[in-house]
Amino acid sequence: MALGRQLEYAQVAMFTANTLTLTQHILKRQHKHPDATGQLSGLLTQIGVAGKLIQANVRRAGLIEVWGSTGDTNVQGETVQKLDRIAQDIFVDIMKRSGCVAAMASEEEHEIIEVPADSSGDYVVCFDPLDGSSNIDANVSIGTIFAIYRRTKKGEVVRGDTLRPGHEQVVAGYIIYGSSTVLVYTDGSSVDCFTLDPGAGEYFLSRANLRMPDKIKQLSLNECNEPYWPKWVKPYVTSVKGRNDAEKRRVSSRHIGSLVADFHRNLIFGGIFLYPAEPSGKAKLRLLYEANPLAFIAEAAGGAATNGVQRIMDLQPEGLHDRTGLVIGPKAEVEACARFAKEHGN
Ligand code: AHM
Ligand code: MG
Repeated sequence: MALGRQLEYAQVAMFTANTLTLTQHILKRQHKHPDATGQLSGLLTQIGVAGKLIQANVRRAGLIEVWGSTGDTNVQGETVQKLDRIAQDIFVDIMKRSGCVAAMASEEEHEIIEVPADSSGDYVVCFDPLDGSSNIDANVSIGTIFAIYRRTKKGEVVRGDTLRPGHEQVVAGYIIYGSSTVLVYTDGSSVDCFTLDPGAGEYFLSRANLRMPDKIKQLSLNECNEPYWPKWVKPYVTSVKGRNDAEKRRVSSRHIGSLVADFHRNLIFGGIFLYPAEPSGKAKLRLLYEANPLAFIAEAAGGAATNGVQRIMDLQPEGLHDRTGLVIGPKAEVEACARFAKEHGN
């Protein structure tokens, strides 16, 4: 083997040996709370495990029979992809066996998923098992998004356990199955990113304390929806076109069509994502397991998220599958959108 290559491998080995694993990072946080029961740490670690199992299936798409749809439609009336179903089953099974969860709400299930009393725990998880799943068959990045709440009352599980405003989240995060598998999570104090080393089967801290860049490089929205936008969106989009970023390069348009991947790219490079609700109120993205967890991460990274009028995390959900408009990105840019909304209306 060439010496250069040997050195590269040695550097990778040194990196992983000297870097915190996801579990070590979680435990370090737990030690700051002497009265912690360890359930939240256990739950997060188990979400990491679910992510490993889901990514193993995603990585084999095309080799095993997981391309295409199941032939069913979900509660949203959308086509269920085979990988949606696989990701859903893996996530639910792991959560049920974790001993830390009492109930779940998922994009793929009409009603709440209850955990049997003998393995029930103190937390509630709302999740999208595979966001961006219409992109699966084209090998585009997709991901799992999750929001964790502490139960407020013991005893029988009710829908209200999951119908909580986003500001009550204790932890939120996502796992992206992209050029590598990364897990990002926040407990509100910092946003940290872990990359899965496929050889070691372990997540290692790869970006600590992520901050959302103040200036945008990228604008992400589905421009074909222009005929359905509220009045303020077009003048705002026009105001971004021809603008320069912090390095005096032109702001670019970037839209993947997987919310979680669009958000992650914007978090790393600086960008704003918009999927506004139509003037009629019709919206695409779901509050409980798409908008809220990403809003919690955005705010913890110094950004902001609104529906154009109100802070996302202050919205009171009425149903498990409520939809909302979403404007998410750097604080100043989200505030600029709010000014356009005030000036130009809906
Ligand atoms: P999904 O959870 O069923 O994949 O749907 C949500 C996805 C988001 O990831 C993405 O931002 C959006 O739908 C794209 O919608 P559109 O194709 O209308 O632009
Ligand atoms: Mg989704």
